[in-house]
Amino acid sequence: MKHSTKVGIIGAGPAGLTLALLLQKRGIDCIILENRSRLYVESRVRAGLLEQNTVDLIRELGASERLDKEGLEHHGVYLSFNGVRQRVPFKELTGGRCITIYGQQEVVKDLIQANLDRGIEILFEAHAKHIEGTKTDNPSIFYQHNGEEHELTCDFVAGCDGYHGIGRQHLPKDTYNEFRIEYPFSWLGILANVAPSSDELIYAYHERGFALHSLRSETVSRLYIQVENDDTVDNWPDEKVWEELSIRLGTEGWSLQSGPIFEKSITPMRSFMIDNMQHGRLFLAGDAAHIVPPTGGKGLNLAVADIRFLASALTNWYDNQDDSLLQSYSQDCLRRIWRAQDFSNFMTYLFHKQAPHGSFENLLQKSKFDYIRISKAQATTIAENYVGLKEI
Ligand code: RFL
Ligand code: PHB
Repeated sequence: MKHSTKVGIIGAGPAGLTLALLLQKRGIDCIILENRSRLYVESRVRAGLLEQNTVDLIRELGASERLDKEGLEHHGVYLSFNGVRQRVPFKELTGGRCITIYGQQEVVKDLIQANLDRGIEILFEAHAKHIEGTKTDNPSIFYQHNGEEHELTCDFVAGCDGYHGIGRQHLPKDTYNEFRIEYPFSWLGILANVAPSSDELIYAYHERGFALHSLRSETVSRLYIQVENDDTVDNWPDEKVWEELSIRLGTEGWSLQSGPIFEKSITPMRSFMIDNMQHGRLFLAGDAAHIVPPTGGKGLNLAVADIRFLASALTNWYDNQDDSLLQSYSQDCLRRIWRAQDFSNFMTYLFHKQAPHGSFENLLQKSKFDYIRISKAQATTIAENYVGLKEI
């Protein structure tokens, strides 16, 4: 079948779903093609930390009913170094900005529902295979759905198809530089049916490795520990996970509550980006163009920040036949992407074990940590990057 729309969106993750809602609001037709089933994308466990800007956008899109009820606002974060814990308060350091804890799969559920309520077509289990004509006025996405081949002709293609998608493969190699760090450690993440042991997140360096205490609700905790890249979940029976978390997160007068673990998985840590996100009528957004290690909680938030620029640029083109924002799209996004890359890398090196305890590198880590306590400037730097800069 051959059909057409104005903007063909590949991927129903946070980037693709927010783009569709913003375009629909501005009267621009679009269709989303998503490789996976609805059930799969709605249950994929990932992020949990939403910046103020992200929450504001979901509100603006009228999709925040559940987020407003169930999201947990946090006004500070605990940072710990070998059992010494300090708090970085957001309110006084950032002029009242905060973060909200709400699972990515809940965000995705809410955004899918909002798309369907507004009559936006999402084709699940539609596998985009290649894109043609990115340098013409009518590019096409060729995809497979229900065992049949289809062609979607559009004015623009938005590659919101994540790190493993096909969008990036359609940028000519000589149009961008690629930057990449593969870190020599991974995260084992768990979800457990137990009330969080802390009112705010705890990021901890320990001589045995990094640990993070996060949460999803008043009854579900989300925790992570640094493991080797070749480690497997089979090496981590529940008792060992709790024991290790308890040691790494521990501080005097505090104890970690354990409970039944219902999700366990290992994620590699990587920094990746390209310095051009567009070619002709093809525009990339989100993980398709950049990956940050999750230590700063930035990935989903960056994806949504790209989309704000892309939606404005497309609106300006349709309303005013003005392509200036389309031309500057990559440069506009890259300012925030570089900032997030730096912050995520900084947090990763600050909290992960990379060098033997007591080595020069390790003592520099400790010095950076101690500096947060004695310098309001350093604490502010962390706070304003962590909650996310409003404009950049
Ligand atoms: P997604 O979510 O990967 O969505 C892309 C979608 O495209 C589909 N797709 C295709 N569809 C059709 N045809 C094809 N050929 C296709 N190829 C792919 C995929 O099925 C998928 O549905 O990318 P998007 O929208 O750019 O969103 C990015 C975020 O998902 C990601 O950055 C975050 O999850 C990262 N992240 C975090 N981000 C935060 O902002 N705060 C956090 O606290 C946070 N914690 C995390 C994280 C990621 C983690 N993992 C598992 C990588 C914690 C972890 C452990
Ligand atoms: C999460 O809750 O999953 C989470 C929170 C903060 C991070 C990463 C992940 O930095």
